[in-house]
Amino acid sequence: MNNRIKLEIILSVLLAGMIGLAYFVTTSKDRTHPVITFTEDPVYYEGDGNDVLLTGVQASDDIDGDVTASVVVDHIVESADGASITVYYAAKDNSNNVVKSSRVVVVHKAETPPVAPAPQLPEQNPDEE
Ligand SMILES: [Ca+2]
Repeated sequence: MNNRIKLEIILSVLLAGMIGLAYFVTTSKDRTHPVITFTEDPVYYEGDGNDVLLTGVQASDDIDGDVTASVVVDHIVESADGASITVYYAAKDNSNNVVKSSRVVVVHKAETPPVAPAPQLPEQNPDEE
């Protein structure tokens, strides 16, 4: 066997190994985004923070499992009458596959404290000094 043939065999084996490695790397990478599920509707009052809007939002991933901690409020669109908002959420897995989902949340008007009757001030007589 001459050196040229040996070299060709070595190069062929190396090339096959590289193709196999590339195939392994590309197919083992997580390319599936997580799934956002809504388990419970938040009770949202005007002016409440995003923490309230994150109530009842869960995200799970095929590889990474529970990725609820990655869920963020992406943006909010208010309805024309202000009675509800559409909240857009984003979540991602450890391979940065991002998913977005939205739900409509009812906006409760901020509760105004009941108006207390004005305290009865003792009548003062301006002549009395
Ligand atoms: Ca995934």
